[in-house]
Amino acid sequence: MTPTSRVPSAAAALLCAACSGAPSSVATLSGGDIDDSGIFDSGIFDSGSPDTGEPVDSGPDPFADRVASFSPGTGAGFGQESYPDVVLGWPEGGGEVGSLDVMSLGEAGEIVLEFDDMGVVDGEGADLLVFENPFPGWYELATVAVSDDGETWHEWPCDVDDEQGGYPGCAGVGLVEANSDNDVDATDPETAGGDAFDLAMLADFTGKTARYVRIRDTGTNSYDGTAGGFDLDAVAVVNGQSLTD
Ligand SMILES: [Ca+2]
Ligand SMILES: [Ca+2]
Ligand SMILES: [Ca+2]
Ligand SMILES: [Ca+2]
Repeated sequence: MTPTSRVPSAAAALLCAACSGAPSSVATLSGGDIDDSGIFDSGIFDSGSPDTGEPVDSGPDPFADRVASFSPGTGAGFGQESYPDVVLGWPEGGGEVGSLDVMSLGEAGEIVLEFDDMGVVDGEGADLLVFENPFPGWYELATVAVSDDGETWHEWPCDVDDEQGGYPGCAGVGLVEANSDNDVDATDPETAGGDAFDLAMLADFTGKTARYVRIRDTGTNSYDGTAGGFDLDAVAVVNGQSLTD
């Protein structure tokens, strides 16, 4: 299926505005943060939201930076108007309510996310978190794989038949607590929620750094309407290594 029309993100539009129509006064600003009376924040066009005082670009982040590919399945559609930002950056978990900051993959739909600045490595315990929008009694599952080159994939086995066991190895099970407005650490498997994956389980990935994460709807979910299948919110690096050093 062809994805529906996509609009540029607000951030992209603002950056474009900065390129072509910025007031000349921009060149005289220094030190970044001006305050809310001005347009600029840390040298980048303000989003219009209240100034938090935080730099807009804080360097490497533990979330996905790009979509390398997306192949929607039947029943996809929801969230595509906000693509790709909807699956990048922070999760927007709502606990038992679930998040709407997601994109539905549709039946057997598949997406590959890429890390530009921080990859996943095997550290203690879980190394990667994947965030869907489950709520109690309603789970839509996906299999997760990683790659260091975007070509050779290493997939965690996902048991879609083991409801009693909580669908071991699958994404789409754990309620998501972390969001960009609360103080929950989205990279802490103990608190963030979502589903945790340990590179140590992938025997032939020893010593490698995952730059890509592939998430594939299992084809065993519900596909009515346009919000079918696994709904991806975000992924987060738990144990990471800089890709820019
Ligand atoms: Ca990142
Ligand atoms: Ca590990
Ligand atoms: Ca869902
Ligand atoms: Ca999201």
